[in-house]
Amino acid sequence: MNDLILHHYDTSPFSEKVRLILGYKKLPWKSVLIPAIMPKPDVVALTGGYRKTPFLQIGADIYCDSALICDVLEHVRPEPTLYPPHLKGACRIFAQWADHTLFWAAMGYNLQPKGAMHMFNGDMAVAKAFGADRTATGAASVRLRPGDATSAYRSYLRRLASMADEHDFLFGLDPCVADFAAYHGIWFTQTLVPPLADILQATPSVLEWSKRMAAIGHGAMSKLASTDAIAIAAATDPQPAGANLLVDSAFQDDHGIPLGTRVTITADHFGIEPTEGDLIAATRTHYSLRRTDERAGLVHVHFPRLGYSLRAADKA
Ligand SMILES: N[C@@H](CCC(=O)N[C@@H](CS)C(=O)NCC(=O)O)C(=O)O
Repeated sequence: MNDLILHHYDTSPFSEKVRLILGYKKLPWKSVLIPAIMPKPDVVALTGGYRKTPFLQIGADIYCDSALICDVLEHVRPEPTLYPPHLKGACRIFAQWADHTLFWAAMGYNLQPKGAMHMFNGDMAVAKAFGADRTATGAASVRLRPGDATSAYRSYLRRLASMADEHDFLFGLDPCVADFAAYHGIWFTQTLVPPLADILQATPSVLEWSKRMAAIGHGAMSKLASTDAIAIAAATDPQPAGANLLVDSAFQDDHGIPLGTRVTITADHFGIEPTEGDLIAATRTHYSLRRTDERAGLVHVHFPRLGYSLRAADKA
């Protein structure tokens, strides 16, 4: 198999989720550091428009969104599992809640003025550029305002504590996808806005659990330049639909859009820049597009079905 190449940046919470999963599964990986704000020409060369962080590249296959990346990594190395059979539904539903509801409460709390001042080291120009970038890509519709975020974050931390009181990880003796999804916003509080981390003192079992999560580590990583990652895509053929690292391939048509149609795929809430290409798969779990880029050549770009909208390009 081609190398696992994670495109990410150090301060990205969803990247921390995936870095820890790579460490947990003991999968060696290549690290491409990407910008936190637009423009991102080397990102868009591979994804065709999607600008969120992280994404995973394997040769000329591009897997967008950490939820889909979890499925790919589970397929690459099934043990230790992210989805224990007795928790299959519960841990996915919990992870979806954590990646959305918990995350946006945590970030509303983390990025209140005191947190933002700390994170940007008082540099107002950088803070403003970050704020404008996130507003343009849809953050305002999802991130809670500071007061509401604080109330919600406190409540959610108490709920997590009642789980972490019972066992080492949220659902039992071992971590599952739910732990990785719940941890990354809390990791941001602890590592990037420590002046706000006092909120965790009220829930000691969450603090203990977070230490166990951090101890998992990131595994064996080596660095790669973004231009080299693009060259790898250009030199590699994408895997045929049905033979890539996604589990299912049966066509599920919920939109009346046949395979082969020129389409766009757009995130529902945040990171709303569309990707355009030819639809080559629409299964119960994911969409795949074929597109050609001047620098990256022919690539297949994959998205989860949940959280993304599919439209015919002439109706987008
Ligand atoms: N649903 C996405 C969310 C990813 C996400 O929101 N990532 C943040 C960074 S942690 C982001 O993309 N911010 C804008 C950017 O990096 O351009 C996933 O699970 O990967």
